[in-house]
Amino acid sequence: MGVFDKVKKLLNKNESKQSDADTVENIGQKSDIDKKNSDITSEKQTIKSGIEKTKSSFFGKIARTIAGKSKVDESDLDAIEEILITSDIGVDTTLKIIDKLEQRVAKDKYINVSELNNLLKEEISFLMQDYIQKEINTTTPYVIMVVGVNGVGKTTTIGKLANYFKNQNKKVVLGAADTFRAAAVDQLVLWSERVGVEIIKQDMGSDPASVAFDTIQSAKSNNADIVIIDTAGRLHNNVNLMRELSKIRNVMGKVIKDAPHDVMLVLDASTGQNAIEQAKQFTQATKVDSIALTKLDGTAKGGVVIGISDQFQIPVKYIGVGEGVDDLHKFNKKEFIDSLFS
Ligand SMILES: Nc1nc2c(ncn2[C@@H]2O[C@H](COP(=O)(O)OP(=O)(O)OP(=O)(O)O)[C@@H](O)[C@H]2O)c(=O)[nH]1
Ligand SMILES: [Mg+2]
Repeated sequence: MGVFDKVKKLLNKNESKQSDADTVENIGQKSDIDKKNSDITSEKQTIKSGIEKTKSSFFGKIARTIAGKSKVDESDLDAIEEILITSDIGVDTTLKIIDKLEQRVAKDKYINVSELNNLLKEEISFLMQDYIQKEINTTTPYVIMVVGVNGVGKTTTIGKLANYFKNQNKKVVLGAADTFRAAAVDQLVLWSERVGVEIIKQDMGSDPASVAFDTIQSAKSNNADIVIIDTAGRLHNNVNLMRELSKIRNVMGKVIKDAPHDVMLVLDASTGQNAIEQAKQFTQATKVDSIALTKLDGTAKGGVVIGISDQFQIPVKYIGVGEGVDDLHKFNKKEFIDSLFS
């Protein structure tokens, strides 16, 4: 631990000046500046603790590699490459980062430890998409359809999202279009009661597209702001199930033009490279507008966020860092990288 702390200190020497103004741009939109700053501080802390395992694994390994060295040379790059790959950043994205490091080492012969840190940070930031979320303000309900394979955290994310929007004084309606299991409907009903939002459901086994249709119609006639539709956990290699997703989507478009506005793919970060594979399969089979990455709290595989941001032209909009109602955060790349390198 002593060595780790020393190296960490070295690595962070030039990183402590973080302007609040930069961060303020990207989070929340509350009017009271003081409240905003304290919200940001606590949000940052939660994200930091949410990615603690990833951070300590990533830095622990880098620290061990360069322990006792003042310079990083060509021979260290192989070890760094391996660390990036085992941090679940993914092979393609790792190679891009290593390529940049190699160019720099070839030019300067060797770089010092804090330069390495800065280079890694810059390069990761360059590869990740910058996506700043705007508030949702539409006259018709804004429809989010949540998709993803079994158990990734769709229903839980919907509960947290409903809470998030409700706290912004939005009128939220949930649609229980996962009709495959009775427990799935019950789980969403529980969330709707917990958060205090309306839910539209039918019996187990009914047509999911029909539930989606009812939900959107009800939301429209009651002037709701946000509709969130739950869907069954889908096997990405099952053509019929993918077809059914299209059917649900098409039915929605009949009630509200352009709906669903956001097809949100939920991925479980703890599955590492498997999450990248699921993103590949889903984006090939259906329209995907955004990604929510869950379970970052329990895994050291959070590097997968970097790979996903680099490899898909789809923004990671939310990250889940726990099972509680407040454990969902808007994803912000600067904040994520700062937390990883702080
Ligand atoms: N630690 C942690 N657990 C989570 C998070 N998100 C969801 N979970 C847990 O993951 C499990 C599965 O979550 P669900 O929301 O039921 O997943 P689902 O995708 O709806 O699953 P199916 O309906 O079976 O397809 C539950 O035990 C959740 O509490 C998270 O961000 N962190
Ligand atoms: Mg579910």
